[in-house]
Amino acid sequence: MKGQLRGAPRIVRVAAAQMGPIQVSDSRESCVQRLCALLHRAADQGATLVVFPELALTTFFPRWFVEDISMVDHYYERSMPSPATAPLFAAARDRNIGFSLGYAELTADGQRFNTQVLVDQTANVVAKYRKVHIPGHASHEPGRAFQHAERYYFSPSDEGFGVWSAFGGRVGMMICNDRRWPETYRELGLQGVELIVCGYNTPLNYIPDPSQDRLAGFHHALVMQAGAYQNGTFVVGVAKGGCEEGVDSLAESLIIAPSGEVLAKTVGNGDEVVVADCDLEWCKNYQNTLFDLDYYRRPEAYRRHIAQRGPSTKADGSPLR
Ligand code: CDV
Repeated sequence: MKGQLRGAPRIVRVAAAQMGPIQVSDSRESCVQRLCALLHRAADQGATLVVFPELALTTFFPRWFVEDISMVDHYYERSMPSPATAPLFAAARDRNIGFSLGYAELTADGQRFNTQVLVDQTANVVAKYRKVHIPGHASHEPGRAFQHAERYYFSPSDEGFGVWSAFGGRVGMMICNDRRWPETYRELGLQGVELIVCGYNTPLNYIPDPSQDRLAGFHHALVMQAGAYQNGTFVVGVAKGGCEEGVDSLAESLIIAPSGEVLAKTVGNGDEVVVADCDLEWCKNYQNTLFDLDYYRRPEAYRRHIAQRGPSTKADGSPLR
């Protein structure tokens, strides 16, 4: 066990910039204006990194199904920065503040991903992450009050999880449903992550099992606090909350310490900024003691983690026997 606890502070002042709803009638330009206003509020509070939600440039379009997917091409970005987001990058450069931003990505060869970029204080894109765990369904389900057709509109990442040197530390990314999976945090933990940034859109009505609805905020905090503690990392989860096109979504954006404690939380469900000083050295108190992964993990006892996908299937989806 390394045993070395925190040294001289390495503080990153992080802002969680929650958004309220984006309606279908809201233009990309109006969203970018809101993001710029949030960025300025974060910069005014001395933040060096501001975290924005998942799919922050448009309404959450997977709640509708269209037979011809090209009909929704206008919801995707073909480049980042794009012409519409250029003012956000300019504001970041002017204010010397980095950001993470979620958007729908359409690649030159026609692939569609649910993507998040990490942008440094000089407005350079330092990392791009594509969502690994795609929830919902892949075809139209007419019986539902609203669709959650992410598996129709997005392919899962072909790249997996990354951690990048940025903001004086080791920064990882995840998107919405990824936060519910312990594998996400461990993949990042095994790369020495110190700060995980995550945007989300979480409807408060979970149609496959409404008994979970009253627990939406509890489950959201539970998984992120556990993931932070078990990997000795800061976790920042940022919502697009409120009532969007008739669908209520969870707000409750959180900044969580490696101890698992909540350092900051939004109070409303609209556009709102909360900040916290994240001393990345704090990670050592956990990563070098209880969760010294190198010292204590037993990968030889965890073989099923990569050999199987679920209780009865191998990783490739074929039956166990
Ligand atoms: N955007 C999401 O990934 N939402 C899921 C919902 C479908 C449960 C989430 O995990 O919050």
